[in-house]
Amino acid sequence: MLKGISKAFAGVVDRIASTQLSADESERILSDFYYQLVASDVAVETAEVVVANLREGLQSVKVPRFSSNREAVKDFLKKALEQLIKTADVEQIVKRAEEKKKQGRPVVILFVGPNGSGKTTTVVKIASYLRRRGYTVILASSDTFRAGAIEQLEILGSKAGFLVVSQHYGADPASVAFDAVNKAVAMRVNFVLIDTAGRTEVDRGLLEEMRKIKRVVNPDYVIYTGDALAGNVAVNQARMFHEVVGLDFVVLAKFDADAKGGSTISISHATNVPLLFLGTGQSLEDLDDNPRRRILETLSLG
Ligand SMILES: Nc1nc2c(ncn2[C@@H]2O[C@H](COP(=O)(O)OP(=O)(O)O)[C@@H](O)[C@H]2O)c(=O)[nH]1
Ligand SMILES: [Mg+2]
Repeated sequence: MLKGISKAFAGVVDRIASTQLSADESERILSDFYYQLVASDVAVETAEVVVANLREGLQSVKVPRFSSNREAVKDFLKKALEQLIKTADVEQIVKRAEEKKKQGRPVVILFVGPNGSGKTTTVVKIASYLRRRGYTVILASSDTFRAGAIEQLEILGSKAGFLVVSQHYGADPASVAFDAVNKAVAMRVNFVLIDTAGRTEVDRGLLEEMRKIKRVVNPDYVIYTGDALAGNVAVNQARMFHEVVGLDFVVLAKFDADAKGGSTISISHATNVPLLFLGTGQSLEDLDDNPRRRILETLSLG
């Protein structure tokens, strides 16, 4: 997990702690560190901020030899990441549910993201999370496009005990979502989670469809599910989705399978959209609501 960036972080700490730090030498170490981060798919602007923070930290320490300052270097890195990784507090969503409950309305969440990123799995994971928090949830199968998508959500969702609202393939996704919201109002359900078909940057038709769902159901939140393994591609796609539909939160799935790790520290910084959850495995409980802590712990900086 995050082996690429873990190695880069551990390596720079070791080198600084075991070297006579002339100005030249520390620049060389910082430059190597920068390239290691970029090679692990850290977005360029994010890698620049991490390195600039470390450089500034090093300048504030007078001792030329750093062996006793291992912890100080780790601390500079930790502070840099704490600043970079923007997260959102789930309590904000819970609070919204309480407000809407008084109006007899559900909180509507629209899930978007590229194909195969983990959307459908994440929808059911978040539904289970919200149920554990004491809320009722129904799911809308608005991926009426990809073969097998309706059955996938129906099987996964109903196995977990959720009502799944669906129509037939080729049906209007906005109409499925609208149906689900009406059912939720009638049944006084707290949340409607809308699963959609994967979108890619070139697929204007699907992007338009996503905008239509948004117009029709007016969601409280739009959540982007990205695939951590996709690295910079996931970050760039998130930017594109943010421009086209507007995102409130990012969930990064497959954290557990990501060997490089770059997207986990870049995505919220590069898109300016906060991370809400990390998907940490294939089972329904594998969802972490404290992404920053999880990332720092995995990098042994926590
Ligand atoms: N290891 C791991 N696999 C995941 C995670 N989230 C989803 N997956 C897997 O990724 C694949 C695609 O997921 P799916 O939900 O169908 O993606 P969608 O096309 O965006 O709806 C499936 O095999 C999931 O089991 C995760 O957090 N960790
Ligand atoms: Mg899906």
